[in-house]
Order: sequence, then C-alpha cells, then structure tokens
Amino acid sequence: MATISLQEIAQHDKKDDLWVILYGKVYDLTQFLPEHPGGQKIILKFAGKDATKAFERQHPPSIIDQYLSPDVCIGQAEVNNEEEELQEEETEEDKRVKLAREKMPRLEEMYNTFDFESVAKNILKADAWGYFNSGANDEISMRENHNAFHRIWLRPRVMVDVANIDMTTKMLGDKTSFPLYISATALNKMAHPDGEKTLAVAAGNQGVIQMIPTLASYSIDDIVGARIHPDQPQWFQLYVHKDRSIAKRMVEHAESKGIKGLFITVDTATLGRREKDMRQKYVHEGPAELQGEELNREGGVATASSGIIDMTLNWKDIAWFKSITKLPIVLKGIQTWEDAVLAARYGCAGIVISNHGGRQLDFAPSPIEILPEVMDALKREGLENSLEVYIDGGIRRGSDIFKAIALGAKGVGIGRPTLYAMAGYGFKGVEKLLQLYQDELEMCMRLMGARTIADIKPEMVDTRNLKDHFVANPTDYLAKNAYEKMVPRGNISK
Ligand code: PPY
Repeated sequence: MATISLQEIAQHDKKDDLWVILYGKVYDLTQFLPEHPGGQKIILKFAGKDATKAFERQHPPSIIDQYLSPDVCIGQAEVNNEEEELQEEETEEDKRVKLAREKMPRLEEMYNTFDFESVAKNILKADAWGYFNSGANDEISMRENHNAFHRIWLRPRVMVDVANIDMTTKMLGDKTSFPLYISATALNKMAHPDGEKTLAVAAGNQGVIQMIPTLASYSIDDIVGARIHPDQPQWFQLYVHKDRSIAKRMVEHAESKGIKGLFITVDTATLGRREKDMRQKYVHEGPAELQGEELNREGGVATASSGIIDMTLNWKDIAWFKSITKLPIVLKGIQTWEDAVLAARYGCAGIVISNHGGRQLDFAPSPIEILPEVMDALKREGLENSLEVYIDGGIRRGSDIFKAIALGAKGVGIGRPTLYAMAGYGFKGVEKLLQLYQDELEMCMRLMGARTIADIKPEMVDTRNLKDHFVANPTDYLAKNAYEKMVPRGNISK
C-alpha cells in the first residue's frame, strides 16, 4: 500500500475531492459523502485531516469495511514523527460536564425513569443530549407517546390472592423475566464508552432481551460477545441498505451469530426532522464552516435524508427477506391496523407498533392509542394468533407496561431510558432502571389483582378517553415562546 504524505492528503479537502485519515489509512470519501447517515458536515469538517478521534466516539472500526468498498482505501498516511501528540485542550463544555458529574446524585437516589433522564440532561455533552432527546418537529408525537397512557385508567380487582406474582413471559419463543425488552438506539457510545456492550450485560443480568441496532457503536460481534451467558437471547434491528447485497450480508451475519429475531425498521424511508439535533450541530460548527454547502443547515447527528436506507422498501420485499433468512421477521414501525393486518398476511412473525420514539413523523399517533384497533382488526380477520404484537414509545412506568399488556401487547420496548441510565451510571444504572420497571409492574399487578401476565385482561383498563386528544392538549412550546403579545399603542408605558 502506497504511503501518502500529510501535505498531499491535506490538499484533498473539498466536497468533490475528499480524503480523510482513519486509523492511519487514507480513504477517498468523495462518493460516500452524500450517503453518510450522520450527514455530510461532520465528514467535511475532517476533509484532508485525521478523523479517527471523532469517528471513534461513535462508530466501531468494523463499520468501515461494512459500508465502504475496498478500493476507497487509497493508501497509508505518512507517520508524523515530528509532531508531538497534541494534548487536547479542556473545553468549557468538558468543564461543565465534569462538574455536573461530580455533583451527580447517587444511583440509590434514582426512584423512577424520569430521574435518570434529568441526570442525563446535565451530564451528557450537548450534542449527545440533542441527538438522543430530540423528537421530530414540534415533538408532539414524542410527548404524546407517554401522555396517551394518562388517558387510560385502571379497574383494580380486589380479594385475589396476590402473595405470589409471576411476571415471566415469552417473546418470539424466548423466556424473559417480565414483558419488556431493550429496543435499538443508535450510537450508544455517545452515552457511555462501552455503548451497546453495557446494555448486553444489564439485559443478561436482568433477564430481558436486547435488540442490537444496525447503527451500533460496537460491532455485532462485540455486542454478542458481551453477553453474560451463551444462551442469552438478542435480536437485531435492520435498516435495509439500498445495496441489497450489504443488507443480505448483515442479516446472514446476524443469523450466524445466533440472533433470535430480525426487526426490520419500516418507518424510516427518510429521516425525520430533529431540530434539537440540527440546532446543536449548527451551534457547533458555526455558519462559516457551512460555506460551500449552500448554507444547508440540515443534519445534526441524524440528517434529513439518509443515503443508506432503501426508500423502495415495500411489502413485496418480505418474500426476499424470507428467502435469505430463517429468522422470525418482525416489522418495527407499524402505525395503523391496516398495515398490521398486511404484516400478518405477508407472514411476519410480529410487529412493533412504533412511531420511532416520535422522531420520524410528527403527529403519528402514539402506539398505545392504536394498539386496541390493531388487536380488533387482527381478531376480525382471524389473525390474532398468527403474529406477536409489541409496542414501543413512552413507556416510563410499570403501569404503562400493564396497560399495554391489557390491550393485547406481548411486550413493550424501551429506548431512550436505557441511554439515560447508562450515561450516568453504566450497566449498574441500566440494571437499576430495569429493576424499577419490574418492581413497578409487580406492584401494579398486585394492586390490580393479576397474578400472572395471562391474568392481565382488557377489562382491567378503562380506555374511554383514549381517543380524546382534547383531554390534555399538547403544548406547542416553540410557538408559545416565540409568541409576541400585540400591545395597543396607548398602553405602552414610558
Ligand atoms: C435515530 O436516530 O432515530 C435512528 O434511528 C438512527 C439513525 C441515525 C442517522 C441516520 C439514520 C438512522
């Protein structure tokens, strides 16, 4: 492999002629630039330079071979012996984070999922918080996901022997300690240095299933390798790459690693508009850096459209997936009963009713709101036993799990809470988080007179207000803050 001088590399620093150094090798990223799921700006920032440090903060080294063809690697970067490793200066933000971490409450002081979130808000770097926390547009769906649970009330049954509660259940045939799984969230290293490996450990210790994301910060091999016992089940979430040979390779690799379920994300033909994330990026790089990009302010960690995801994905592709894998296929991101029925007819093993944590289409309904109509439709069509129904989004209390099970879900997924818990407290934090959910569910079942998961019935919940969005109006915070009162001239005080 040819050795290329640093001077030479530095000259290839333009959008249409773009080289970067990663792990001592030189890559020509000109073609890849528009396809980068994390947007173009972050790559442009390192045009002609060494991007290894920034890359490492989010990605596993293996992702290079996964997404780039071998000919993109054009040589070895000359080793710069003269230049001392520059000690990175502590930024204002580093200081703020350090101080916040010193003042962090003890893990024992975490009483619920929201406590972890408020700690994470203080201790995460602004770009990580912006990326994880952001919902789409006005974040109405994001808030609605949890708020909708507030419109379901409970009908507790008493005089039931509830001395022993059994919360165990099965998901895609594997036993779990209670009906909750850790859903896929991208780039976990931004929350904790051990990223998704942290979740593998916590999931194993608490007896729940972890869904491994396509856009993980560690390789699938590392995350599978981090399990605490060999039969610990894990699932794989797939973004269908527009190059189907890459998609096929990913699925086959997941299957060879003993993954138990393939969760295909179907709600991301294009990426939602996550403004907190976008603003963060804008603040960081400043307008000067955007010159030559037509002042395109799109794209924080997530961009307005992602080059790698196949927009042509459609129902006919299910047959293709079935031809390349024996894994049970679950569609993640179903949002209507019509599509739930189609998923069953196309032979999927399950669906996740999800609006992607309110990060995609704002005003997509909350999963808990449409769960009853999905179950009704499946029953109407005689399909209720042909697939498993999961929901994710806004699950923050044990009673939320109870309500979802009562309305027909096999289990629920959680996303952001695991990021927040590991950000502050690593795997111990995630274990505590899972324990809180489990304890709350146990207490809820006891007070509801339900001894087992099978005892949780639809008649235990009152859903009469579920469709009544006017009960609690979502607040449009941005509009509210921007609103200026009209003051009649005569009233202006001098
Ligand atoms: C998300 O951020 O919601 C994701 O699912 C990950 C992602 C990030 C960037 C491009 C595509 C998907």
